[in-house]
Amino acid sequence: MAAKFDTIIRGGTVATASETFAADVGIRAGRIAALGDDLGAADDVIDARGKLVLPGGIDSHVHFAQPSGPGIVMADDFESGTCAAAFGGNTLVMPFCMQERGTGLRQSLKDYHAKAEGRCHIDVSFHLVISDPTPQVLGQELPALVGEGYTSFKVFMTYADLALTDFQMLEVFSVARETGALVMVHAENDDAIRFLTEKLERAGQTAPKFHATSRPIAVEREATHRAISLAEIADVPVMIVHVSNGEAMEQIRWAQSRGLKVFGETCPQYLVLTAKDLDGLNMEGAKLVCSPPPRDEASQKACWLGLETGVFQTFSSDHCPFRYDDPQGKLTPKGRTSFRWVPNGIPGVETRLPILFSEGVGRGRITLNQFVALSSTNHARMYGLLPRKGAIAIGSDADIAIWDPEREVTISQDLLHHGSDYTPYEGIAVKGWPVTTMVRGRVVTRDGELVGKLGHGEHVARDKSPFAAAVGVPQ
Ligand code: DUC
Ligand code: ZN
Ligand code: ZN
Repeated sequence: MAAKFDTIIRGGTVATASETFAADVGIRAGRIAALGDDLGAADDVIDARGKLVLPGGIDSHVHFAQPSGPGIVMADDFESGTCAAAFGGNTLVMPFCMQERGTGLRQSLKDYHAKAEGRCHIDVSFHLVISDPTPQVLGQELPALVGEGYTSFKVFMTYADLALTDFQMLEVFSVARETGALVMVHAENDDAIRFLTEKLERAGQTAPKFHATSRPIAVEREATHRAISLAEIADVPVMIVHVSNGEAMEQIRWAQSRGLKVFGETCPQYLVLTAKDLDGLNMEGAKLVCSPPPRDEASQKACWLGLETGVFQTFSSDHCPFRYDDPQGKLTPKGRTSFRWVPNGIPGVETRLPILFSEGVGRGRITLNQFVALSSTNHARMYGLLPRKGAIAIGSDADIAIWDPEREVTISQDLLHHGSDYTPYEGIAVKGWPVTTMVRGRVVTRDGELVGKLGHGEHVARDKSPFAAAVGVPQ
């Protein structure tokens, strides 16, 4: 007689990135131990009849507890951020460990681990942000940290104190090549943004809606092309994050058609918001200020096309939350009235998947299996977590989201668990909602209740990116 399971998820429809089938899921010691019918006894049986049983969402682009400038406080720490993520059907998030200039990477990581330790409801795995590529960082810290499982890092082409020169980008890229790490790029042309911002301010055009005017599509298209060219020169794979429009998407598609290992990510704000949504809101337009900014309907269509056709591998939230009605939030510091001072970023970790499910699967733009790939499996593959994460397969961690595909919800701030005091997606009606989230066999959220124990979430070290490892120098 087979050993009893800790939990059986019974009667649901399992979907993976490639298949959909009816099966019960037997879980033992935090892992998936069996898939099939009549699995026998378990301590806990979860009735999933009429429900979808999916790999838990992996959101590979979130910001929690990140220093954001004098007097500004991010609205989510690891506790509230991972709680909101769990309610949104996620079982693992990938936050950034932001290196501040003058601080070493090890010290930065120590600080972020201290913020996360014992405070996570779901699993986390850090990316690094390289803002100060000193010889010590490039020659010692970064290679050592890749070896310890921090196998992806982000570089910025804009923002004072973050932007790297092309030379520095090439230096970081070549460390990625040597170590098999994957570089993520925030692609916007810093000089062009500064030029346009000064011009707008001189003309008195300082309301939040001019944030979008200061970062037009050409700013992103040019930087995307440049990042791709630098990656080609360094012969290294690269992930262009938060792609907002068709022209940037076309650069990625062009690179892919030439056989380059160039990958892309887009986010909910580029599918359901436009720059017009900032208009007419006056200062409340600050609620939608993020970079790159939302664009227009043609850009939304292009981003859908990128998801449907595989130009984009990952769909992430870029959750970067601030409060609006708060002296430490969107409108600080007081007296600085230009859009230039509005902290960039919007919340979205809890709404990412219902929006993609409803607008994507519900409207026939993507299949259920594409949804699983874009929301979970591809993130695991890109960032070296597969097959432990992002899969419903024997031996994988039992990281599972159970969805009610029929549940109709109108997104509203009242329903959400993040630390922001608003959602940019207020009033959007969706069909399909995650009802249970389980991390390594333990239920974290069930029927709208948080039932998990704070601290169950752990940091997960990773293998090298399979794409990056393929071109990297063998160790
Ligand atoms: N870039 C991000 O990646 N996230 C939020 C804001 C930004 O500019
Ligand atoms: Zn970015
Ligand atoms: Zn981001």
